[in-house]
Amino acid sequence: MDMAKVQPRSGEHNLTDIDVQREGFDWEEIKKDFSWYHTGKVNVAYEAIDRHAENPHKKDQVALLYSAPNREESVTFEQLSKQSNQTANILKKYGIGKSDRVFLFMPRTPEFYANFFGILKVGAIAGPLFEAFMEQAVRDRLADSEAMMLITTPELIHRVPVKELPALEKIILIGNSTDMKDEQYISYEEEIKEASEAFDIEWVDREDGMLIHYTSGSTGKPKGVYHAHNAMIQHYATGKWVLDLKEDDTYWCTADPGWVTGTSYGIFAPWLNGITNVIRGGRFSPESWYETLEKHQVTVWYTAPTALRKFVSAGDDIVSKYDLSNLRHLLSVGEPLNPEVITWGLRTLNLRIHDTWWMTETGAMLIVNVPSMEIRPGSMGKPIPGIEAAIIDHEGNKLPPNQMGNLAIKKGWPSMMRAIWNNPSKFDSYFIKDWYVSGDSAYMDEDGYFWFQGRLDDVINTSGERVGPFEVESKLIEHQAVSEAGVIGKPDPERGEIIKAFITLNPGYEASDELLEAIRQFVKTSLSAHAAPREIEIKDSIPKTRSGKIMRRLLKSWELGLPTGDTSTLEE
Ligand code: 6R9
Repeated sequence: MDMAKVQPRSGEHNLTDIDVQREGFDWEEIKKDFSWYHTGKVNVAYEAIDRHAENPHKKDQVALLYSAPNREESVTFEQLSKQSNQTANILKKYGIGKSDRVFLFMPRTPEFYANFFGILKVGAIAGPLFEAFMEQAVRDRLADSEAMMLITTPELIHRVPVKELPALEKIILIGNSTDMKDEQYISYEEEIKEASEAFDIEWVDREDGMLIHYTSGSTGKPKGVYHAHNAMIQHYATGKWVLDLKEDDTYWCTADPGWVTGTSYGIFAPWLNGITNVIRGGRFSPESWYETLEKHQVTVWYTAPTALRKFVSAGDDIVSKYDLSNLRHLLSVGEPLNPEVITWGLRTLNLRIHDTWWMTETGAMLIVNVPSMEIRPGSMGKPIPGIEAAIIDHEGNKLPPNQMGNLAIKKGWPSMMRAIWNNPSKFDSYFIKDWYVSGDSAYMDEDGYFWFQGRLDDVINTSGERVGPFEVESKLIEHQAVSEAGVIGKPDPERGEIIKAFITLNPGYEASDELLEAIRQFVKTSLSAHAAPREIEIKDSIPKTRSGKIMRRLLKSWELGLPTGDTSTLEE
């Protein structure tokens, strides 16, 4: 892979390239920044919100800058502290305490954040759900976690099969509703009027539960990834090092809190660092996102390849209509960052896009690009300090540079999941010897940069060659006609598998055999003959998860006429 390297610009950064590579780093250094290091009293809600609310220089700073098509609001650290004290009082009144599971099934509004911290303040475990989930998805998650309380809205309650959830004691409804007769329901509006703004926070152990995030497995039931308060150490540190957050930043993470990025980096990292955090409700369109960046003068922006690819397709002209001069640092997560997108960032925004790799299970970033590092487009970067990453084989042996294998992380980083809820054997299956095994296929080059190839299940074996779908997809979208691409291996009697690509076209392009052949030739001549898709099919859209990941396994099931498995996280 011979691609241009993107050199860092000089300037002030929180972490240098030397830091990333240093040996002997100790997390102990980071712990000193937390108040619990000195007081012994732990609760992430205190560190993220109350600590700033108690600080005369910070209490009036805007913590949450909310912006939706029909609502604009600024909430200071002091206000968020009081609001979450109120929600904590409501929860406590109804018997919620340490280790109880309280789920949030509601849109991304300021109330979401007040309730989220209320849950943590009583020592309970928060379970955020995507608001677009339908009945089965909601039932599976609430039943598996044995949630005692649900916080939702009158619109969404109709998707909650309350009668089928014996553990669910109470439901808080935010918004006026006529279904309030049943005594199982609690009116948020009624309660909040009465609730005190003072609350004695429940101090917990750093190993106590904080959060459950459900990820949908490729088949079967969703897994409840369980995280402890201790994860804050890494949320805070990566916020500093990788998001490069500084005192006056205005930060925007586009992820929904139903997805781990929306909590680790949409909530904890910015607020642990005392930063003004933009939350945007409503739907995605390139124009409305550029508007948000401009209006709030966002300085640091964390988003995903799926959105960035849409910006690329929307064309360079749109960018010039907005004043994005405040933007200084741009990052991506969730899927491989196509080199084409990095080129676009340099061309249109004059900014490098910094890829970051991690998973729900890892709780926080592990392999990253920091501002001081050279970026190698197509690579996800290097491990953060304190992390040992390697490519291993089935027995847990390290493979030499440039060999594809399973990406693994040496156990024991602060934000690692503590369990899979209700499923210890699933948890155990993640580990080989001392290694946490990601299931992602990757290789490491001689300089320690990691290169993602695909989920192990997605790697294609064609005529004896192993091809990662990411490389082919990235090449496809470099063709001017192609907007998005999803690539799978299709069983073939002769070649084992052939490469089949599903693409969407950019505006102004019509499907034709000539076009498909031109696209094929383009991949063949600019990537390799064996990686050129034998079949290309044009689609109106590529199936994606709500967090924006291409669902290759769904493309494959459709292609082969197989059962689709769990599709609860599929975007409409
Ligand atoms: C944070 C998050 C995890 C899976 C992961 C990998 C893919 C995430 C990536 C990436 C290539 C990156 N992934 N970041 N692939 N480059 N920078 O996304 O968590 O939803 O659990 O997904 O996403 O396949 O294993 P989660």
